[in-house]
Amino acid sequence: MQLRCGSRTLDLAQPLVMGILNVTPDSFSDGGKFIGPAQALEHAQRMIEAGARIIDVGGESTRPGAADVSVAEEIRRVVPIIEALAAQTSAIISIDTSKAGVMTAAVAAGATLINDVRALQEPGALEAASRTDAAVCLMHMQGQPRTMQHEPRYDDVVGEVTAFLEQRVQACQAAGIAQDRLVLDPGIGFGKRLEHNLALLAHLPALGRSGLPLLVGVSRKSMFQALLGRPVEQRLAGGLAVGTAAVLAGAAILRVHDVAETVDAVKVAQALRAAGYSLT
Ligand code: 7PJ
Repeated sequence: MQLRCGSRTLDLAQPLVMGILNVTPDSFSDGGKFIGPAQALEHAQRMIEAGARIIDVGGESTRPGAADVSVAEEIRRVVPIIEALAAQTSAIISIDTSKAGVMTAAVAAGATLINDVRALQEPGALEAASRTDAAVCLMHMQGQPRTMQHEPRYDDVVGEVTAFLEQRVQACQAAGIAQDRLVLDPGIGFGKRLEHNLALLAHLPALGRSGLPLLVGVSRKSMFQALLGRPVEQRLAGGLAVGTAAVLAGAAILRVHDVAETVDAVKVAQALRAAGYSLT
């Protein structure tokens, strides 16, 4: 499986690790630690040295209750970082945004993957993405970040998430975004209770039947509070367990904070896959 990211082609035969680079003052799990451009770049370099092939640059926190950020402020936060990363590294640069203006500015600065938790549903986003040649990650979310964890409800979470993503794939196709530019993501923790997250993770192969690569992000998420009673700084083992299971279920990209540990887990899972690992 391959993913076209601008002029680059990512080979997804081996699962890849995407390192999270928050350039927000309010990200829930690293609390703005990487907000200064110098520290952000240093952290990105460390993740790349640890084996991250993609760096996901985010200037707007999507944690529950986070404040809104203007387009200008988001661009001010992410563009200098993207330009520096594009000049200094060969990693694929991903822009984590839902705003059309930020997508356009980020791709002009060197991003070749648009990671949108709103799946290009914001005004102008579909058109902005289609005017670029960047890849696009389409994620499912129920509700909006501020309120999404209040009362998430589904009759059939796997069916509903699959149908939503299929509809967004069709919208992309209609807008001229080719299939080889698309990645799908069930959106773990985005308007989902623990049972919904577990059902989606248990049924990843159903989502994978679209034939498109899957991205999974569980790093430090509150599902590990619900499952293990662990605070944010004690969720690594849980994240590695889910990451391993996700790779065995066919996930192509894991979005994580802890790159070195995840790279090891992915290597183990991939070795099992290559040795014929099967659930049946
Ligand atoms: C995700 C994301 C995810 C994708 C965030 C956090 C919240 N993008 N952005 N998938 N999560 N594609 O990192 O906990 O799961 S922000």
